[in-house]
Amino acid sequence: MSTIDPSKIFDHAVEVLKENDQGGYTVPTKGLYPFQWNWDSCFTAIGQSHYDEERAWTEIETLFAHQWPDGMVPHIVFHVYSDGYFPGPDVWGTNRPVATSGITQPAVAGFAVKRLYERAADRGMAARRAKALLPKIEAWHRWFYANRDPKGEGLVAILHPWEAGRDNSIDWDEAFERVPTEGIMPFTRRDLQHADPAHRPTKEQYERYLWLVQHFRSLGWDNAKLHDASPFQIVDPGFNAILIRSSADLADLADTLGEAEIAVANRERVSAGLAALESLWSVRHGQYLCRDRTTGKLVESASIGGILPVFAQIPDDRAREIARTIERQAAAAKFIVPSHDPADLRFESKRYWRGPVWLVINYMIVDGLQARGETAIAERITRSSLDLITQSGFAEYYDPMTGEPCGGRRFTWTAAMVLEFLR
Ligand code: 9YW
Repeated sequence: MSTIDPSKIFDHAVEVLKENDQGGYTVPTKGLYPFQWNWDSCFTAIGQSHYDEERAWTEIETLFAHQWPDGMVPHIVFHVYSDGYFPGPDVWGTNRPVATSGITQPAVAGFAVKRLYERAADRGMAARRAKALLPKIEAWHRWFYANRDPKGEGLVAILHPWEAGRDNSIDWDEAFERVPTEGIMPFTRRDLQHADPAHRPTKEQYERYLWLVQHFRSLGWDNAKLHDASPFQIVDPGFNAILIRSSADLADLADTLGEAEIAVANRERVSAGLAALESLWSVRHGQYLCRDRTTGKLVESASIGGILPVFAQIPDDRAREIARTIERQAAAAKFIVPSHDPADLRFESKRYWRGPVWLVINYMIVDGLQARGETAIAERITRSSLDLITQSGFAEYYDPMTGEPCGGRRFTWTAAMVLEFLR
């Protein structure tokens, strides 16, 4: 039985976005996530551009107003104090004028700003605001390669699962064993007050998340030190693909706006990144895999992270193979694209990033597949995404086997993506 009338989806999505709007930034959902999250905001801006262009630019500008002096854009900005979330500002201890976390998130901003610019009705405003954001996004991209690719391999590493935005992906399980849990402060999780524990990361995972935060804090959040000092260094193909795509989009925008140097620097990163990505391809899985930088080994884990590279300009035959892989998964799941291969015994249909469907991920995959002419499977993913909304509302994520809504409700980035899927 449908919970949302299909003809009302657009209005309903706008209502969710407005409800979570705090003025200059939007919270992912009230209660569970009461602050500004980095990649959420970039997807949110794309959604807002459907009904308020001005507001959409502000969303990204607010995020970049809290960029660190070294170029990093933090994963959370704690604008207004709330004790509803753990770990809060006191745990991070980053000493920023407005409290922020000390790690980053997928670099969606370059892609988002190009999209806002392209569709802007107010061309003058778009040119002015895009031009002001360009050097800031460029500084963030530069930061990534300087601090997370110290040997110049062309690919950057994440140092904390939260950086990938896929908190408890099966991809991290093995490497996470190396992160200790001794010496962590006593803590109370707040997420369990808002969501079902069976849909969330485990206690042990939270202990390791916290150990890394305390470790980085003890190093004064000095990004020049963190990479080599981290027992967790993962080269995630999805994370890199988003950065590569944003670099390509930033280069195009820079050309249009007469910023040649920024264009050249970003194009160089794109070619080095695409070439290096090939070393992560798995013939057996028909997708890319993570590399554990500490051991140098590929991680045998077929997650959405290895499908996401279709969002970047990977070779045509790889894109085709990824389309086939998704078709295979569609035979095993009622709704696509599951965040982990259902054929893997470790797949869990309701537990956060270990199986459930996420609409932001679907959106990037659809964008990539459409660009490659893989329209049938792209349309199937779009239909599946909208079916989830009519069946289960604007949830944080969904069980691919049943379509059941999971995690937080009335979720901002889900609503934003719906506006894009309805386009
Ligand atoms: C947390 C806000 C964030 C997303 C992440 C998602 C989750 C926060 O929520 O992380 O405390 O676990 O994994 O991708 O940005 O929606």
